[in-house]
Amino acid sequence: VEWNGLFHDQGPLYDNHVEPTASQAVTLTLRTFKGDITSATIKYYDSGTSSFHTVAMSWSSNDPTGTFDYWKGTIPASASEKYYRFQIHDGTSTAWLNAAGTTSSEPSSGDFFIIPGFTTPGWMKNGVMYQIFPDRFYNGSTANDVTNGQYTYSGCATEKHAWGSSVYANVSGCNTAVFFGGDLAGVDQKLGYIKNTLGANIIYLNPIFLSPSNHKYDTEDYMTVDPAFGSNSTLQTLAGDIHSTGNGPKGYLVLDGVFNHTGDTHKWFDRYNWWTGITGAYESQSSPTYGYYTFQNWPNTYSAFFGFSSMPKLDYGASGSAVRNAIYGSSTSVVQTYLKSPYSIDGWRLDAAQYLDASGGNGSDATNHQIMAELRTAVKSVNPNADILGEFWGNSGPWTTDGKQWDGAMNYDGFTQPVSEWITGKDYSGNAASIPASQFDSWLHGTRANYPTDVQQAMSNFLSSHDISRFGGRAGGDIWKTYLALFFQMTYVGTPTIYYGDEYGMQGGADPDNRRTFDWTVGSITNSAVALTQKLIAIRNAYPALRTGSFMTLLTDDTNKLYSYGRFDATNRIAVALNNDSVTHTITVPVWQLSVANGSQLTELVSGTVYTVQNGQVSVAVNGHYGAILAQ
Ligand code: ARE
Ligand code: CA
Repeated sequence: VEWNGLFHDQGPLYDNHVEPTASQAVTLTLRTFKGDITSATIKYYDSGTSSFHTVAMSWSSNDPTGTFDYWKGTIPASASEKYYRFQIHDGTSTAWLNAAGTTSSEPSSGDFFIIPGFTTPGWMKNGVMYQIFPDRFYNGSTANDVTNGQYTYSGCATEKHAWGSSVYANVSGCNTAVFFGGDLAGVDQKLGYIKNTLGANIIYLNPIFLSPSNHKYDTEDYMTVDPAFGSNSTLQTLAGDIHSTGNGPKGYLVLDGVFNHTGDTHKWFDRYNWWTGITGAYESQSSPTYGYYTFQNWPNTYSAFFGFSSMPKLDYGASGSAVRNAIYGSSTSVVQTYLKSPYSIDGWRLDAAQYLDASGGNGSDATNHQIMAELRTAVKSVNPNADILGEFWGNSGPWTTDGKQWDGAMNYDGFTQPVSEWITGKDYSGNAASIPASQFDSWLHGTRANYPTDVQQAMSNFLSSHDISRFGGRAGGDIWKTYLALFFQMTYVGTPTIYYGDEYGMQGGADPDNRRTFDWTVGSITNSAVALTQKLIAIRNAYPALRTGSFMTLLTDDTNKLYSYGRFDATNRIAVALNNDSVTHTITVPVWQLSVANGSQLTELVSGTVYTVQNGQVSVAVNGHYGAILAQ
């Protein structure tokens, strides 16, 4: 069997129902070189019967260039989740193909998923997200700014700093008490920049609820927007303006749900007796909320996020517990309240989601998965189109492959890390770690295989976040590396997510230096990286193939540091060519793999240059640390 001719994924040309209902049979297409094979079989595991089944495939047609054969087979409809792989014979040898790749012996993992009834929100799969750390983006109202000494936090008095001042080196131990005045009004005033200039339409805000810290991961009250950020009515206005098409594309709003722990000033805990008339768990063992937390030795020894005493961990107990009801289970819960009018937010990013558990548990267990499934049911009961984005730094398969928990996850493992290592030669923490193009490709292939296709397309793909160093810093200030990263981000599988400032290559090291104030003298269309971001987002928005099309590797060249892949559907065939070297290379892209015929013309979408296919290839000169997007 000639492996180079084999292809299948769950793109629209190869799978008629990537989101089948329980009553839709799924017809799969397998590509081989013309005349290469004698038979092919779909082997699938049906979790409903806990058994394997086989379906013989039949020859169906040739591709338009006469290079390939298409074989088809149909998996019958049923409500149960299934996993499939292909067994392919050519009379002498056998090959196996599944989502993890091609092998000569039968694989034991990495199958494609069929999850009847499971879909992820179309707006997440088709959108571009912009992540904002509110204190640092834009100060829309100086009236609400925190003042010096307004309160103490972790032993540090509040410090108010001027926008853009570089205080990051001097704040050791007290970084959480440093405020710059950014707020929700500021986000609202800059929606034109986000939606029109950049073309991003999903806003993800780091936590915004009442809390004494600048990051607000230690919530004091989930029901109140922090006064330094505005009010609940500011949030309502912002959500309305994001949703409105009067200021650019229809937008969507995702909030940070910090539900593993509260802050120690939350009324349920009330360590400092900030809440008058309320007796929190820290104050008395007969507090009505004593059971919301886990004390090893009351009051000072209790379970907390990473041992931070300012972040006491919630005890989720059993189904129907008071904590479960308060966070997501009841109609007045935190999760449901903000999904409903007048806020109508569109999704929750679940902070530290792996850890939510009953007392004594460390998360990532059956109870955690049950909590996540209940949370999904609660979210979807309010808005079936709302998104659940989990925070996990590794393979998020345990939360995304049963169709019952998350829609997607922060893609540290399947995007941020490989991109950083390939382009910057450093991992996302800034340590030396360099991989060649071939390893970059196999890493991407392997991590895609961890997820159902619908989840792959809703994974959040970012270059930096508020928890890791800035990409621009790892790139050593070389803006060309940002250009290259943007080419990849905007043409890869998953939701491109721009951590505010990454679009102009904002510098910065680890937390808190990754949270610098946005420089509005740089972040505008006159900046070359911002202009490229605008162009690439417009291209992504114009071509569904870049969002929900198939992905096919076309070329890896470790010597010259080149990478090329196809994105395609019934309407468009697109070849992306990336040059990770510092000098120009002519990249010869084998577009015959995409069944693009000789003599066809491909347009490079950034420059407008037209290329003609010869001998199944196009040759394109690409600048160092730049890319080309060739579309038919
Ligand atoms: C900050 C500093 C600390 C300092 C502390 C106290 O970073 O060095 O000691 O302040 O002054 C929030 C704030 C942080 C703050 C932290 C604690 O944003 O600025 O720390 O609270 O007060 C793990 C978790 C993951 C978590 C990351 C940070 O699994 O959930 O660590 N991310 C979320 C948010 C954070 C937030 C919290 C959780 C807490 O995104 O911003 O921190 O609500 C491996 C592991 C991961 C691990 C990762 C990083 O890859 O696989 O599980 O993530 O390393 O450690
Ligand atoms: Ca302000």
